[in-house]
Amino acid sequence: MSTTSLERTERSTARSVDPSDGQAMGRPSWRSRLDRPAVRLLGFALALVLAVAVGGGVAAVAGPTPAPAAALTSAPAPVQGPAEPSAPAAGIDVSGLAVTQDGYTLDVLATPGRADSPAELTFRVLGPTGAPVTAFTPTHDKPLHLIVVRRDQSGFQHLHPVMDPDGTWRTTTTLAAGDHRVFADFAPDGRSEALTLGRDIAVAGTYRPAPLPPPSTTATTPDGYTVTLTGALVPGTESPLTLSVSRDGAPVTDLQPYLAAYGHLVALRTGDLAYLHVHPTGTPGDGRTPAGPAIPFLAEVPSAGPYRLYLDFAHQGVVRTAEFTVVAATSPGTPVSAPGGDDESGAPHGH
Ligand SMILES: [Cu+2]
Repeated sequence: MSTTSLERTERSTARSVDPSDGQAMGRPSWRSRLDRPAVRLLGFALALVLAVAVGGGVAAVAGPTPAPAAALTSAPAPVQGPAEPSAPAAGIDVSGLAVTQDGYTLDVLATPGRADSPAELTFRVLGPTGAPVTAFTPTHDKPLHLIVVRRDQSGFQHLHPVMDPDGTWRTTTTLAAGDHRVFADFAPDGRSEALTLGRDIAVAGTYRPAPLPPPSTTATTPDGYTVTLTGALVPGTESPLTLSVSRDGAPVTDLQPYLAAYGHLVALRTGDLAYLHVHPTGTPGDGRTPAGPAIPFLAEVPSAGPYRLYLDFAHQGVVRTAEFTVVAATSPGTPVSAPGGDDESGAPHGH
């Protein structure tokens, strides 16, 4: 998805002061997720122009307005006539909902047949010619990131499969019974931005779906870390989120870089598992990004409602995942209730 194409996008120096923490920091503003909607809007505009040209037939071409074909070569501005230009940008930036997109297809070959026992998961990415893609441009140190999560949003795994020369990717995983969503997040060579494809796989067994844990600003890991979330998700806005890591009550100030960042944050929209990959606003080793306890992010979610957030961070040689349910409100201070009245009152989330 677009947010994983960060390496190839420009940094804006406009956001040089972060008002939220009062520090003047040369914090880069990642623009990748803004670029993609622009591209899609352009496509949308072109589609509308084509629709006018085709649907309007001779009248459209012969009318007093400039020939629609001229608009095909111009910027996205000239959307005219019956166009519905008010499609909200906030509803556009989603990924991971399609098994095939832009000519690329996620082709799953083998999945674990039995629940709760390690087995191989193999797949390929098929390119526009139908042949498996074998050349990928690494994003965040890896040629491909694989996220697996059960459709109830439990059991999150962030894996890095290994590719055979023929383009078959392999990893070994243990999955609980139920339907799982598999996301492949990658940048094929020759493509200017990364792509996230998703598909479901089924694991036989007795499926007991877990309710979405209630919204919370703290999460704990089984080995004693506590992560605290500050900030709010506002749809359509780059929302600052800060995740602070402590252990046994003490702030952790020696986080380790993991995949070229102090934290990796994936957000999945509850209901359809739309996928967002969000990254910190600083880079390890840039001379101004502390190794904790706070990991600042900019996240832009496409719509209001609940999301499950998964933070991967590394400390003392181990990668941990902290999970949160966060409800994006249409404006700050306007919380939206999570659906279903899930009130598991503080019960630790299944993982
Ligand atoms: Cu990864």
